[in-house]
Amino acid sequence: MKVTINRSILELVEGDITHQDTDAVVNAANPSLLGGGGVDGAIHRAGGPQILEECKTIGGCPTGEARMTIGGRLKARYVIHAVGPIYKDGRQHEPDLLVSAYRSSLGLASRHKIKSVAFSSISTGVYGYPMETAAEIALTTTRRYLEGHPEIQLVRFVLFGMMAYEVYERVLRSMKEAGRLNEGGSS
Ligand code: AR6
Repeated sequence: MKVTINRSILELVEGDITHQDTDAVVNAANPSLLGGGGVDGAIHRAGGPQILEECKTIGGCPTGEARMTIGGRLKARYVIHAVGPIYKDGRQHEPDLLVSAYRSSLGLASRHKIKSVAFSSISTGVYGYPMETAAEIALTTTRRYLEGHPEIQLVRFVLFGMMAYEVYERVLRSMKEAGRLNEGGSS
């Protein structure tokens, strides 16, 4: 599914983040930035040791923020390492921290003149964030950002498996039906 927001495209695909040809891919990292399982493990395996070497020089990243490294052997030139919250009960500032992880990632992309970004679904694996609520936050935060930042031409959400894809699609469709997209066109 693809929608236009202001002058940018927001699209959803089912697939693997490590195969994306966008300028940057966004990793679901942890505060150490020293690797882990899930998306993080897949990105470091596919991108090779140069990514970890650069991560070591950064010295970690607080929850709700993001840091950037080279993409190593990935097609993407850069990796944006975003640290989402661990979900407990939704009352430990998890929503604000997840918004902030997305905003920080998009802000980094703008500052570095990155025109296309592929996101994984931050916090919805090991960190346990319920997929539907996380999708609402991810898509709403991105929509708001793109309305004011046409310099990012493409934001792609890469969902792992059809179940995740269908949740994101349902949320995006309902945003569209509620007239909350303010878009120029769609397909
Ligand atoms: N491409 C796209 N999405 C994927 C891929 C992939 N190759 N692999 C998994 N997903 P997770 P988190 C989906 O656990 O919840 C790491 O150990 C997955 O199905 O990767 O933010 C870090 O080091 C899920 O929907 O990230 C941290 O310690 C989503 O990506 C911790 O996990 C995110 O799952 C971060 O946990």
